[in-house]
Amino acid sequence: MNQKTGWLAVSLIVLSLFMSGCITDDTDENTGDENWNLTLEWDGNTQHMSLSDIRKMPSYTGHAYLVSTTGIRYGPYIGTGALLSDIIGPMGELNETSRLYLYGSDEYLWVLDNIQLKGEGYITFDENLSETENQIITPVLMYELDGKPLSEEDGGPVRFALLSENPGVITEGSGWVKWVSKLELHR
Ligand SMILES: Nc1nc2c(c(=O)[nH]1)N[C@H]1C(S)=C(S)[C@@H](COP(=O)(O)O)O[C@H]1N2
Ligand SMILES: [Mo]
Repeated sequence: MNQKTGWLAVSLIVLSLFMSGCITDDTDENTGDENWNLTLEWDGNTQHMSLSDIRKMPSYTGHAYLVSTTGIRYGPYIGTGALLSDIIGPMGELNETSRLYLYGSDEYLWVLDNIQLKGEGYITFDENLSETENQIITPVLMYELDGKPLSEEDGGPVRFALLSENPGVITEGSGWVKWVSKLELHR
């Protein structure tokens, strides 16, 4: 092999490594999202869902606006996600004692009761942080914020969110579980 064909061979090997994905561009922001999956556990069953499974489900878009326990507001934004009711559909009938445990990848845990699983019984505030009544709140697993994939910093790829039908409706931030990793039904 002369020097010229040698270099050609090396170039072809490098090119094929790129094309086969062995060398990846480290500006690819979606690597973490491809590795993410959600574990569902109920009655001894375990199921996993990928981000693309969740994106294929019917989506809901609403107003995303929350307040932390320290009074810091996050929003107003427009959020999109899959309905929690669709995601837990395979778990079957729920009753008064049913509880859903939502875990973040940091082991943060938030528990929803049977009423909240139906999308009711959430505390809502107006922009002056006075409680408001009769707001339509839809619990979702949110993957998009203001039309962009939810960033890791904001709790992405998937965050539990309480989206409002109306603008200016604020919900309690403590329930907005970031980096959702597992949903467990306790009967
Ligand atoms: N996974 C996870 N989610 C979480 C928390 C957490 O510590 N871990 N903190 C909660 C609390 S108490 C609040 S007030 C909000 C804060 O949201 P922010 O970090 O986007 O400001 O996230 C909630 N979701
Ligand atoms: Mo909080």
